[in-house]
Amino acid sequence: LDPENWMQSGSGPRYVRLRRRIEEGIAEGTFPAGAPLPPEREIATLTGLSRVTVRKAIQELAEKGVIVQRQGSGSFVTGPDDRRVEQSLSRLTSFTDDMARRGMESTATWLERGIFFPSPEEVVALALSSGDSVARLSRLRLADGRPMAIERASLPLEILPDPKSVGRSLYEVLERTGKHPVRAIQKISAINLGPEESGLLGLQPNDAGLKIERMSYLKDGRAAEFTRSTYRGDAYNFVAELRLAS
Ligand code: 16G
Repeated sequence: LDPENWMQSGSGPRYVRLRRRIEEGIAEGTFPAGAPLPPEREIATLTGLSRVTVRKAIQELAEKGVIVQRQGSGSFVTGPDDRRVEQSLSRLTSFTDDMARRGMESTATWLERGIFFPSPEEVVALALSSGDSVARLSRLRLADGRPMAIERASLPLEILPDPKSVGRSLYEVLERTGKHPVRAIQKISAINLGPEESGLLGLQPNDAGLKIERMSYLKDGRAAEFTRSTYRGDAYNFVAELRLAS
């Protein structure tokens, strides 16, 4: 931020030039991931800019996700963990609840929602009888507008007779109708994203992803939901509490 030369960083309003200069500083490693940015007042003194201009540049960096602002301690260069959501592996929760608990808004783009002839995999997983149809809900799930996962849920019609009744939350509908699962087995494997999935998730083909399969059951043991999901590899930290086996 040398006052002699920083103003030469291209054209545009002062706050845009300052923002770009800080982004360059981050790219060059002057401000490494996780490092604090100098306080607003210091940047103003260094550059000779007004605090309003500096604040505007910092605001834009925060909106772009380049920095994170922490109450009372200032701004920090976004590190790999700042863009990840901590997800417990020991609680049976829904995407909507998980995001609400973090103060994030969950939205979805529907890819498929209806009643279908089941695939052999669905017949086996959900123990369907011949002639049974299956309810399918496929969604791209977003948190505060950021794509997080593609989820493909399949349910027997006795659990979800009307797939269109699911607006925002599947588990909310199951709760309301007394069909909420109480137990699930979840399997997670590492994958490289294919072209279609990476596009939906806003990533590049071959980027890292996680394949998650959840098989959930009602209290009486009946299969409730078989969900195959693809999660972004860069958006989650999965956490489980471990206890010494006795
Ligand atoms: C979670 C579940 C998914 C379930 C969904 C319901 C995984 C890894 N997680 O994302 O099985 O269908 O929650 O969410 O599969 P909703 O109630 O917000 O629709």
